[in-house]
Amino acid sequence: MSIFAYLPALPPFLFSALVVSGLASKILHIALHIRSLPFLHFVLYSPTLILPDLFIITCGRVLLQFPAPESRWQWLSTCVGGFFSLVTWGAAAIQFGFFLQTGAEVDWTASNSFLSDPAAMKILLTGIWTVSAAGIVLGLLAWLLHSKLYNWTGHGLEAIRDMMLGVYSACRGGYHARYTLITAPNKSWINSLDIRSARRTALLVSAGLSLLFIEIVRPAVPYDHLSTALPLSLLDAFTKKTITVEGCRNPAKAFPIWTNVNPVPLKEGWSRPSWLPQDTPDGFSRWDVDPYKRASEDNPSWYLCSGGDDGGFFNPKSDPLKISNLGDGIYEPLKKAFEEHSVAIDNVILLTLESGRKEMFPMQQGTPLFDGLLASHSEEDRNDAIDRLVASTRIAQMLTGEHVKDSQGKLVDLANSTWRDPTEAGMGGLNVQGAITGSTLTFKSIIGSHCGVNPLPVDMLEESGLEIYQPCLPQLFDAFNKAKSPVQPRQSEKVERRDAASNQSEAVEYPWKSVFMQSITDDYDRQNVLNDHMGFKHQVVKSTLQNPHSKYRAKGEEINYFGYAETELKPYIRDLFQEAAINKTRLFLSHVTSTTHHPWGTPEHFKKVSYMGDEGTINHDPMNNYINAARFVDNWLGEIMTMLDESGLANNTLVVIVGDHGQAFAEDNKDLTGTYNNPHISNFRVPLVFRHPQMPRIHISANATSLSIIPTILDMLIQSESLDKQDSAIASAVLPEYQGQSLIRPFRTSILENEDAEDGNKKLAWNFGLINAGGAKMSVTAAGTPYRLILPIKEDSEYVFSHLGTDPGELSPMKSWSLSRLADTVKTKFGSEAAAWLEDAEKVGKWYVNDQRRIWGYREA
Ligand SMILES: *[C@@H]1O[C@H](CO)[C@@H](O)[C@H](O)[C@H]1NC(C)=O
Ligand SMILES: *[C@@H]1O[C@H](CO)[C@@H](O)[C@H](O)[C@H]1NC(C)=O
Ligand SMILES: *[C@@H]1O[C@H](CO)[C@@H](O)[C@H](O)[C@H]1NC(C)=O
Ligand SMILES: *[C@@H]1O[C@H](CO)[C@@H](O)[C@H](O)[C@H]1NC(C)=O
Ligand SMILES: CC(=O)N[C@H]1CO[C@H](CO)[C@@H](O)[C@@H]1O
Repeated sequence: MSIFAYLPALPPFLFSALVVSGLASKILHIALHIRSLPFLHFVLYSPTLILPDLFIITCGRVLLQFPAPESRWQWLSTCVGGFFSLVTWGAAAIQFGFFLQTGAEVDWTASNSFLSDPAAMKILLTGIWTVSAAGIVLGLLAWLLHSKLYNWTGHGLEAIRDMMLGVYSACRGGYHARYTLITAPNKSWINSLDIRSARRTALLVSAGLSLLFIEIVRPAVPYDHLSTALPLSLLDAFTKKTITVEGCRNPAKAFPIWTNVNPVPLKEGWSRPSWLPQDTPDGFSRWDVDPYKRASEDNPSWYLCSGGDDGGFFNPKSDPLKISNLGDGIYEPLKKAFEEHSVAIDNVILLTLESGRKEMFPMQQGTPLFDGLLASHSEEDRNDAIDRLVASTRIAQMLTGEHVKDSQGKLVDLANSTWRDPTEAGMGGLNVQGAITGSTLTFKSIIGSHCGVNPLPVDMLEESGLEIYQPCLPQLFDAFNKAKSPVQPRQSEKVERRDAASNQSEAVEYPWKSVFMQSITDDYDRQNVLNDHMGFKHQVVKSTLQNPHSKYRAKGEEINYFGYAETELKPYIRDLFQEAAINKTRLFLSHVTSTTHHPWGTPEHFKKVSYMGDEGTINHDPMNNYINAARFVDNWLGEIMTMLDESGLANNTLVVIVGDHGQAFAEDNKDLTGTYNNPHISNFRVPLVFRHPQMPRIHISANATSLSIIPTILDMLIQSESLDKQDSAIASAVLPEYQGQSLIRPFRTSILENEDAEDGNKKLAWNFGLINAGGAKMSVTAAGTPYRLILPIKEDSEYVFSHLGTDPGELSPMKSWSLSRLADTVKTKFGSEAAAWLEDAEKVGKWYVNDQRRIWGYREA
């Protein structure tokens, strides 16, 4: 049989696919939000939600008629209709596949940056099976319904057309309407319609009118978002955003909740800071220009749009959110160690743990996560499960000094690990409990830890096209190099420059070398551009491991869609440590791990352990793979530490460890998994460790973010006298300019602005966390308070409030589309203090979103 025999069935099928996919995606879309909608409003407004669908169905039906072979136009309209149908079908399949994998909704606005990125496409392809399955189910449904849907809509549309033509011709008093059912010429137009069709017409018209009326009066939030329909919502993907730094900058808006912080007026009489090296280092341009002149000159990227007096760029002195603890005392044991000159920091290593959760660094009992893991085991297996689980991250126990107990209450045996920690008891440095990330999008988080800045509240790494508003770590170290001498100097000048009376090692005169290493691609979302902007001149990434001219090439297989296991970097890291040891350089190594990234593949030779049971209804495989990957990375950290010990650098090296973000699994919350668009708290809790074998071990409880990393490193370098005079001057000058607090001093959760004792003068240490992909919603918390607000940045999601004191696993957050309604509920449940906090949090959050864009000089054009 020729395939042409099926042709007549094609348009009905395509039409049916359009209808089924469109409506299914609409139902999913609404279902995802239905719990936060007030019931009565929803009942009232829900009919208007299908107006766009009715429009699309009508257009689709008109386009998709039976093609009569003789009519070219019909072929053309079938092709157009067919195209829209296939696009809708595909998009709905992606939506369902994505939902089945993560529980979240696809945001088509973020998709254009995704689709143009090969590494990102690979991420999408991992879900190809679920997407295909969803597509097949939709297709089958469409096939089952195709003739019915086609005929019904055909009849329906014909009836409506006839009715309209009937009214039209009757109005004109004409007779020539062969469409009207009965005609009685020469009578008034009312009589020209029969009673039934008149009633039907009247009914239809009034239904249409009232729908339109409800549509007009309904609140834009959330119903505009809820009524978006495929394929129209795909148009979002084509709203091309181009960012620009051209044009003027707006002055800061007044801070919404306390008023005694005013912009510091700029004055004439600026002079170039004496500590600033003559050849201005990258990242320091802020200090190189007279801000008064900059604000008034016709400088395209800096001048202010209208008045204002703070220069339009970031100014820590007028930042109403900044809380400094630099005037406070250093923790006593640390102070003593610094005074005894027993701490030397010649090298800094910053390890960023991909998807590193604090609950697993180290894995220990008593967290909401651990309870979730145990729930997968039957009662009799639990003790064995506990013992396997607590032994999974032994290096993390050594690095944090958090020693973990097994099911019998005994400390876990740490012998036989990939590292034997030589640190004396009671030593090891700072371990922070309570740290949260500044963004669940990896590179936005990295901007915070490497540059001490808050990321930009827009989707994806738009920061890569802009000037980072603070110097990043490599740029700081480069500034130290520049400060020494412009011409090739060191060997000769060293002796005379050295302060003979001081206890400093001669290493303070060596030049710094900053190196970035990761075993995966740096092509994803402009990371390579960001690395350049941060000042990394030396990099080892996936392309290095693949390059035939490289010193060492990858030996193993790629373990995920981004690249190789971290262990491929081993020879590079060993060489680097050797070089720092013998070649008189100070090392700054930044390394981002990768095995703990979705889908948590580990190399073939790595023996996997079964950590999860099979109780309950959720699939525990992802979590099991993740814990295995976490153990793989834990072993890897041990290998790095061993190499550091072997090179002899360990006693002079500060190792900073931070998670880029957490990772939410079904064991944390059944509804939503992953980081994308998922605000769950398990995506936010990260480890933060400043490990140094000569620093006393101090456990700090603080809701700090990675913004604290640079201030802490600088403070440590200064206090331990690990910098020479010139460098110390630079470090001391820039340290107070960073927004984060130094963690070698007690963390301040608030300060009292005691001009008068009125309420509202207590300034909280607010923390903001952008939720992957960055521009849709944001988490707002304040250190020392248990409350949490998820603030929508776009108008397409709910306000969410949770009380982490009573609900640490965030199992029952409260949602609403209206802040005042949410505040009422919060007030009833948690009292007026919580409700007042919530109202402040919203105001501060909104102000912050706007101000971050200003500080970054970001505008959408
Ligand atoms: C230590 O590790 C080795 C191999 O890595 C293994 O053969 C041995 O059984 C382990 N010993 C203990 C006490 O776990
Ligand atoms: C060098 O260290 C010793 C003790 O370790 C101390 O007494 C002395 O004051 C230090 N010298 C300087 C210049 O800091
Ligand atoms: C040591 O430094 C010199 C000069 O900077 C360089 O040529 C050499 O390659 C370095 N050695 C190692 C082992 O990196
Ligand atoms: C590091 O310091 C410890 C204790 O101060 C000492 O025992 C050890 O030998 C030192 N290691 C190196 C490589 O100097
Ligand atoms: C020390 C500190 O401020 N801890 C707080 C960190 O945040 C949690 C909520 O996530 C609070 O409950 C803690 O009190």
